[in-house]
Amino acid sequence: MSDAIEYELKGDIAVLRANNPPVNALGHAVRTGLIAGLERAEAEAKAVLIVGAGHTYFAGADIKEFGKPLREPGLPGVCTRIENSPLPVISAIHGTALGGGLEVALGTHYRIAVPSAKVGLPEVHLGILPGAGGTQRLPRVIGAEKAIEIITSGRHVGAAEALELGILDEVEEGDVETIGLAYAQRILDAGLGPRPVGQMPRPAPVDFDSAHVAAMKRGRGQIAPATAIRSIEGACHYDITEGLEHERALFMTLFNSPQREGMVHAFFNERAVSKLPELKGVEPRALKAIGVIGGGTMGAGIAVAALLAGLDVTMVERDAEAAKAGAARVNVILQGSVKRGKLSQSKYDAIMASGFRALDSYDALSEADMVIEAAFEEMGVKKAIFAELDRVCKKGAVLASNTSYLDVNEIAASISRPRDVLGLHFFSPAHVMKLLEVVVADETAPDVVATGFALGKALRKIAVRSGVCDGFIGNRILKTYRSCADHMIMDGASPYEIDKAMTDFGFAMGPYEVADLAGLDIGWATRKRLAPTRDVRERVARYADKMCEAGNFGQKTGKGYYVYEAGKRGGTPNPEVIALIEAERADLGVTAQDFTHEDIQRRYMCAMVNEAAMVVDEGIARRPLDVDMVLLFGYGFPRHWGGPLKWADLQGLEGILADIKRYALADDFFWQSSALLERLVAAGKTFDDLNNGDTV
Ligand code: T1G
Repeated sequence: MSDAIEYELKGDIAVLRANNPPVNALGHAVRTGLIAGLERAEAEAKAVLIVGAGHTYFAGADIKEFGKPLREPGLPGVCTRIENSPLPVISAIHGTALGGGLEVALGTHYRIAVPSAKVGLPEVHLGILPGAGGTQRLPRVIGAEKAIEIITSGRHVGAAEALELGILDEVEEGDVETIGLAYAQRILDAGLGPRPVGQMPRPAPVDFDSAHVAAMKRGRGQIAPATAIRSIEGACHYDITEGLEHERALFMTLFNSPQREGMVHAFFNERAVSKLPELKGVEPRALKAIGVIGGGTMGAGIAVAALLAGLDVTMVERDAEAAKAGAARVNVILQGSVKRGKLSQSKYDAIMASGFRALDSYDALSEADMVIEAAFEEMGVKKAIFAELDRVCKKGAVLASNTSYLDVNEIAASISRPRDVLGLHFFSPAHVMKLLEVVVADETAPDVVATGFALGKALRKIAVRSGVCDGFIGNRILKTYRSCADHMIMDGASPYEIDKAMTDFGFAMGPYEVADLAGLDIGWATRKRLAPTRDVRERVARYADKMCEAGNFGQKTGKGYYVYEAGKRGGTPNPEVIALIEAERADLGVTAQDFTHEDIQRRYMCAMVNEAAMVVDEGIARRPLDVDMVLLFGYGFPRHWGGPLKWADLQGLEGILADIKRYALADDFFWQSSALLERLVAAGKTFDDLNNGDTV
């Protein structure tokens, strides 16, 4: 018997207790243990109880085994073996029964859970479908339509809902093994035997074609949910054995797809990205009371994020009126959270009574553990604020700037305690967006960096370390791929073709839809700021300035790349933009070329990968995975590609470098290939090799 499954006979009931921390993943030892335990139980017991030790029932297959040769017994066989047992087999569930975990539970004949338990089939989030009977057994229990919803969303279903749906037979408070044993005894006392789900009638068919089309559309290039629907369809036509074979075949196509690699990369690295080797053993400073400077959109969002995490927040504005407006912004967002059920009324009341205040005096920050400045993006303004913070804040307070491109070293050097200073770059809306760039300046103390990451964790954000440069990791790379898109426009593509090509690639929005949403005045201001130091060889389109000069700033003015009509979602292409672009091409004597969607996607991605490689080479990002997580959580990069550098690995770096060199034949100023990319190609290595500690 393997140690991963403990065996204990309690009266007539054999208990198979999973002990494979941290989440009882169904690795090889667990699978072997289940089979061995079942065999032993069948020789000496009358019923079998499967339960998890520690925090949870099985949270799924062991994702660390993905990509390695499969070792028998496989999970589908284990589930079928359980289902075919002559003894009644009972699952008692606590924590999460996810993926293979729920599939094992559906292989057992009876299921009981504690009220806090959750079940689900989240495989689509890993680029696969439930491959151990989930698409066959779940629809037999709850019907095809509900199975489609649960499997394609991958959502966690609470115990109460699972009971209502029939996934669970009973829900009971108490120690999970105790309630499981009592339930098993009741089953024996009632003389009930095995009740295999596989023998239940096939579910009635639904309109699978429509569901498939809808899933493809929602997936924006991600194929797993739509493929899962085809597998569920099989449950309506095949008996359990054929259905499982059909599921297996579809599972394997997804398992061998690059999308699975991308999604698994995302799964592990969203967890790995905040674990910095340099912070091992470094204790963060205390973090209870936060100060926020500025009550604008950003400051209010940061304040709300901190309040929702249970932190005490003091907002400071320049005068009483601005403080009042800032407080009102915070209040509107919090009330929205109450309305959507994300915040209880009692918590809201507690926050408003004692957790939050907006004032017009810096002196209110004397006891703050950390102050986050979110004021106007101008060095003079920032320095004046930091001088005030230097004056009032207690010793050891962490002083952070939410600047998105200003030099954090310069801010730090302007006060008497540069070691306490760092950048905390939030993304708007700050209470929603998951990304937090923790910008480490030359003098930042290690425990201040650790405190930045502790804040990220408290706020449930994905915190990524960045060095100091214009735009840090994300906005610096964005600037490059946006420039690439702008160049394509000057050379013949339209903004609408580019938006379409990139949403087809999987981005939530195209770059020009994003620009309209953010406000075209932001890019305009940046162009003006950079103009004095700009290299004369850089191609900068004038038509965008003309749009701004005419007062068209995007959504907020009703017109930008798109025209927005009140009350309507999204916009329609603005014909004035095409006219401006054509006029500029004529001025410059440019003959428009045709760009296919593939050309657009390739150039855009090559620009992104090339700049990202430079960001890694310069140490601004420590590892390729840091860049990947920034793009995934801050810029709408499609998760199924894992991030731009994972995408590059999956495409092959040699081809990408060759394309960059080809583009350089026409513009060798913009297209300068990254030295890191060159070294990787020469050494036959990948970005992932660097993630795993390799060097070139
Ligand atoms: N395999 C391997 N490691 C896993 C794992 C898994 N399934 N789940 C979690 N871990 C690791 C994780 O990397 C982390 O490690 C630690 O456990 C704690 O996780 C045939 C093929 C269960 C809700 O997709 O959703 O079954 O970073 O920090 O916030 O159809 O983990 O500490 O080194 O996330 O308490 C389907 C994935 C698999 C569930 C717990 N199952 N896991 O959340 O802790 S595919 C899943 C989760 C499958 C079959 C198919 C969450 C959690 P480290 P954590 P948490």
